[in-house]
Amino acid sequence: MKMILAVIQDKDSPKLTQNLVKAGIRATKLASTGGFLRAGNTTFMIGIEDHRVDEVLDLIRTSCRSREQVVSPTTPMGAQMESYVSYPVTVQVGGATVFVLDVAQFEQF
Ligand code: 2BA
Repeated sequence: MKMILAVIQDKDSPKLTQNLVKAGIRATKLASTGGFLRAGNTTFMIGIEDHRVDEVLDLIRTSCRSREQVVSPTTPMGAQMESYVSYPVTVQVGGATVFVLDVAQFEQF
């Protein structure tokens, strides 16, 4: 068995949820926050049999798309910490960041 952890954008979460349910695949959704943008995203925990891993990856691939996001980080300028300037930066936020982990044991009571 594998555990798939998929960090996706909130906007794609309803579509992925719907597609997983349609395929009879169980999942848990966690509200998460990206370390860089400090914006909300969604992390799916999906426990799945080894032979269905590719099926899940395909569902994630087709349910999530990448988007550009403009961020305005506040950068300290000079020695005086009070003077700040914003440089808007465009980042490509991925369709999904996916980790596939081996599950040592799985129990349901
Ligand atoms: P964030 O950390 O908020 O990152 C959002 C996007 O900002 C990233 O998209 C990437 O394009 C950019 N970015 C992140 N760190 C950067 C840096 N140090 N310098 C320049 N640009 C940077 P994605 O790579 O598609 O990541 C989307 C979200 O997936 C991330 O949100 C984070 O929540 C998660 N993620 C990505 N890589 C991860 C990893 N290795 N471990 C855990 N979570 C990860």
